[in-house]
Amino acid sequence: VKKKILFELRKLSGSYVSGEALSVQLGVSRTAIWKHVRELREEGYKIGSSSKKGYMLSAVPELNENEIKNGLQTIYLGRTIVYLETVGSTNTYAKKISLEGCHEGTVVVSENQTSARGRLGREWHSEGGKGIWMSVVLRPSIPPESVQIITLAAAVAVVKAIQYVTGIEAAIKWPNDIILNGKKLCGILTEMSCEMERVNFIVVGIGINVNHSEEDFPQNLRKIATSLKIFSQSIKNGDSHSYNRSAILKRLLFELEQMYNVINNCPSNKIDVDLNTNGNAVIAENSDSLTKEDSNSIVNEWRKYSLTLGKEITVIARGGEYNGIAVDITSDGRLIVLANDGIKHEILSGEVSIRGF
Ligand code: BT5
Repeated sequence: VKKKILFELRKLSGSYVSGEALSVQLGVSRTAIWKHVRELREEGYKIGSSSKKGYMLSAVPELNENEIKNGLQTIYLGRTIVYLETVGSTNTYAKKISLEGCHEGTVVVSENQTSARGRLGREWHSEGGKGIWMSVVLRPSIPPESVQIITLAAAVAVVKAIQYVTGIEAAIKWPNDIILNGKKLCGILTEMSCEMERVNFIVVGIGINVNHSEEDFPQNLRKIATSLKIFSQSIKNGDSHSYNRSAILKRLLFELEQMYNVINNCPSNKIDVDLNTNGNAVIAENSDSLTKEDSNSIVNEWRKYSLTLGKEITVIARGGEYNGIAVDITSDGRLIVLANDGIKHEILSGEVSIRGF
């Protein structure tokens, strides 16, 4: 009922809807309407009331389950949202519910993370209420060695969503950093549970710095991290601009779903959504494994936004460091590096620093 009340208030946002009309339309008492309105207010919805005219919605919270779902253009990504005020790590939470059999496309979002993680156990700073801290559960029918393509797709989805909603053009540093003005705007942590030849599930964790001011970052990150707000301030002579996190998140899910359909061999006209029988949202009629053509189309998108290709880089590998040029990327997401000694390497993971950064 609460969702229906919100739906009705939203339809007439800016004008009053009478409590009587709502109670008739939704088949509940006026007291029930009043209780739900009170709850909505507690969740941050600004709802005016007048004994004669009824209720009027005048403002909505920036990020919550309703706001993400309102106008969401996806078929299965984000159709189940777990919204938490505080969590240790959205990735850890998503892995737990994946093991318990949650639906494909489930998204965990939190305002605050108390122990967010980067790769290799590094810390991820997640300032409360300022960023998008989220994890998406996927169950792709691809072999474990192809999973990197999903990280690349997620990076492209982030860049495209930011561009669509804010007009800001960020770039991707291989494999998982989104960079703006030479600083890190977003990081992606993909984790997987698999058997020898089969992926059980993947959790794609995405952290985007949105409405941070400089002071919201700890001292050690100020030189290397940025946010959309800091960037907008820098180009608008100090005027600060905050961005709507739900809008960015929604678009990100849309962009990611488009690419994931390609990866998972589910062109949208073949999608058969079956959420109840086996926990997988998408069952392709024709679920051949990932073809080279499919992954090439993702990699081609990735190339458009790459900051790494063509640059002189230093690769920090287990056996030591070497310098070279990032010449290309393979269809499964490995970076091809032509080292200064003439040897060509294909690297799947690891640290790369770009000369001049
Ligand atoms: C990453 O790791 O960049 C992956 C970050 C993924 C975070 C998301 S948030 C939602 C989900 N839940 C989680 O627990 N994690 C995911 P890596 O490439 O290892 O980079 C980590 C490094 O980035 C740190 O060592 C810092 O130097 C830097 N860093 C930490 N917090 C940052 C921030 N907010 N913005 C920019 N850089 C940051």
